[in-house]
Amino acid sequence: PSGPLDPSSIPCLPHLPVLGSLPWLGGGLPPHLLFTQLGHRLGPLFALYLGPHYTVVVNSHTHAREVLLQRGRDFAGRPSMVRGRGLRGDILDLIISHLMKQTVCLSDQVTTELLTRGGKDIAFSDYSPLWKFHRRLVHNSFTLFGEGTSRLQEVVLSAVDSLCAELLSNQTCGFDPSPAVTRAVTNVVCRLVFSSTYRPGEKELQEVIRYNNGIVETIAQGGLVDIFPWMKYLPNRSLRKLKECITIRDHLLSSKLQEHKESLTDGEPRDLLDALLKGQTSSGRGQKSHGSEGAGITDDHILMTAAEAFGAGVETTSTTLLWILAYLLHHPEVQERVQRELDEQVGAERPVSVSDRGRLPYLDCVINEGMRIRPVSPVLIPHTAMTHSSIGGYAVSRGTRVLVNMWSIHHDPRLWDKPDLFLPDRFLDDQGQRVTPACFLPFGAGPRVCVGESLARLELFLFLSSLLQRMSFRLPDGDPPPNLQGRLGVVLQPLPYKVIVTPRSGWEGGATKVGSG
Ligand code: HEM
Ligand code: PLO
Repeated sequence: PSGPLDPSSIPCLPHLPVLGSLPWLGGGLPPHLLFTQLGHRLGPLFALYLGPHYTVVVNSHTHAREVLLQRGRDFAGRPSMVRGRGLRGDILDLIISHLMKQTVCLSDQVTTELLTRGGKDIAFSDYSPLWKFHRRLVHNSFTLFGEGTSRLQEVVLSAVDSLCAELLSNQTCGFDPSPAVTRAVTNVVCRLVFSSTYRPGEKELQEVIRYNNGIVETIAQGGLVDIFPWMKYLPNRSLRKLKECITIRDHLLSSKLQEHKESLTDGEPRDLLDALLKGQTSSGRGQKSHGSEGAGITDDHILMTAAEAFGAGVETTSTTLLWILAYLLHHPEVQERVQRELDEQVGAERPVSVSDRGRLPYLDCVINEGMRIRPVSPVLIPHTAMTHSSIGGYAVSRGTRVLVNMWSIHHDPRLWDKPDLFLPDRFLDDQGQRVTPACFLPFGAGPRVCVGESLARLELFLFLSSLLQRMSFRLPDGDPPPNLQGRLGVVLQPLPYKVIVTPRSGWEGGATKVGSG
């Protein structure tokens, strides 16, 4: 069988059949904290059994760089949705569903299996030539939007304008900024994926947000990294809801795809759907021709990619923005310093643009520090070894699951001074120049690095700079500052909190500068 070559070589937690190391995992910590704690006891590299799966946990940044970069290809696999289900797991499922009559079992990866039509997406699909081609296609179309940054910038800025107007229309009382931020970020992704723009409150936009929330809630129950196998047994109700949401999503996206097919022209792609449709028939512009590789991209792949761009683009970006806002409420002096930098470098006479990025180093540090201290994806997405390989000199056999604990790396006191404090200055050197330490990897790295990184960075920059140029955020009187512990759903989220916004001088009228029309 495909067991590890020498499981005892990497310090490993004890384990039982079926339950794996579960009895040794103790009380209820989320995976990133649990693994950090176990790392203190077992060393930075250790193994455990998550149910039947031998899993290596990487808590140190040198090992993480081995897994993601140096031997990135060896570890670019994802847990397979169909393979890798052991007999033992099946028997366990049977017993449990028998005992719990009213429940339907959802075994490993079944939620993602449903979500992606069996891996026709990018994030959860195992490594294969078709996956590589597919990923490159998506990556190219993102850089295409990015290159003529003006279009991307225009898309983001118009969403920013409506967000600012919406926030500023609510100046009298404290409110939760999350729904407005989510709407704005969703709007950006809708335009990039299928060129639709929505006004706040429009039915289709609400529908997108509603089904996405439904999916997020059910997936979060199953967890991307199940350490507690019983969580896989979702009640019928949740499974039904998940399926319902996926049906709504697929219906909406199929009709967008149909419209795009009918109106596709030879010109520049209008959006991601166009780019994927074009990629289906050619092997991509400017690529070495691989003949009919594109033919492997089915309509299902296109739909799943579009769906994933939503999921990934909305959850991660809006959550990161909400984390940074939460930290700004804790640190008004940081907010003021960003605003001072904006006043000096941009002023209040014009909107911020991408070309200002180089002039706003402190803002960049605030964004980085937010992603360091609260990485939205604290253990990335599980990787698997595609061949026999090694980590830290230990043999690791094919099929081994590898979890890179970015949380512990981002909080390692040997790498960061006072890692639990929010100190944006740590991203500046003595000369006030930006530095990016090698152990800062909020987007992962290597063959599985986030495909949306440049889009995400552009959005974070334009959203935060525009918000802080135009308004200040503070706590409602008497409210405690936001809880910074967070809650791990499908991403690591802050708990809801309220803000009061006040327009900064010149922006009392909302999104557009007073007097500038
Ligand atoms: C994968 C972070 C925004 C699309 C990932 C991974 C991380 C990450 C940590 C997993 C890397 C790994 O498994 O090693 C983030 C953060 C974001 C962000 C922090 C925003 C602040 C986006 C956006 C998109 C996107 C805007 C697309 C519109 C993806 C996709 C993958 C991915 C498709 C899967 C890549 C693969 O498995 O090959 N992201 N992401 N992400 N991200 Fe992002
Ligand atoms: C979010 C809910 C969507 O309906 C589906 C979806 C697709 C891609 C997932 C995303 C969800 C959650 C965040 C993920 C993203 C791929 C990369 C991203 C996991 C489940 C990260 C950074 O972890």
